[in-house]
Amino acid sequence: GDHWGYGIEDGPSVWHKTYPIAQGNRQSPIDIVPHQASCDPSLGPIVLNYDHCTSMNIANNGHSVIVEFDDTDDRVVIQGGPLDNPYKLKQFHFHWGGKGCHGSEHTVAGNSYASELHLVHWNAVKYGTFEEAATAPDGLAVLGIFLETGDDHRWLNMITDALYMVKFKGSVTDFEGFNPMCLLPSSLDYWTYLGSLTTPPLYESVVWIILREPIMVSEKQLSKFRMLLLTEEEEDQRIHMENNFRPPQPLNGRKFILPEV
Ligand code: BO1
Ligand code: ZN
Repeated sequence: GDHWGYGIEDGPSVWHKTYPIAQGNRQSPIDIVPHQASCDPSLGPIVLNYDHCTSMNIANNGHSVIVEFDDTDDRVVIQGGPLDNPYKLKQFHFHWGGKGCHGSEHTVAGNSYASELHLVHWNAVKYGTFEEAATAPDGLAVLGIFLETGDDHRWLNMITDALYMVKFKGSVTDFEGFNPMCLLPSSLDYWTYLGSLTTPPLYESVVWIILREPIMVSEKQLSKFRMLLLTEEEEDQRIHMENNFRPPQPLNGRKFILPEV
């Protein structure tokens, strides 16, 4: 079922009742403590090939706003860094807070950013479908990008201007021709560690790659995300979608790695 959320009764603290893996030993997100990162100079740079990506639609799934891609093209991939082979782009989505500065899932030395963007990729070399990859220990690669409040982000307006079309849970609208390269910071320096999906089903299948440099977005842009509803059009109640982030989980001795100092 889909009976989880971020409220008091259905939020992260009770997810383990339906999804026992919530208490597993490679859960995400985590608090990244930069000076405790191990250094692995043998890790190469992240390489993104998004030139031929085909965005299809934008949707409100009641947990986030998500942009889905046609993943039949073999060229739209992330590779390099900790990845043994190319992983195909499937979708991206955001996590954000209410008013104030919390909203990211990963934190850096205990500090939150206002929001976090997740670009979700799957290992189509080893697995036949996204669903199969999503349960394998090396099945997914999620690129995480922090959003910090400041100036308006020119390209994020392409997303925020479409949000009124997907206000209600379950709404979907065409969203073609969007290339997420425009949402990346100037540096692809990253941290990496082995973790999980941050929402149910919380599978421990993700190679996390977190970019160290945030992108800047305005408070006005973030306020448009908070106008989304986690209720359906037919419902009398209207509940705004905000604070859709899971707090940091125990590291359990995992290494998180910085390619170089
Ligand atoms: S996240 O990036 O760790 N926040 C994350 C969390 C959950 C999913 C993806 C990324 N879930 C999966 C669903 C699939 C769905 C797929 C692609 O997303 O389990 O059913 O097909 O949208
Ligand atoms: Zn996410």
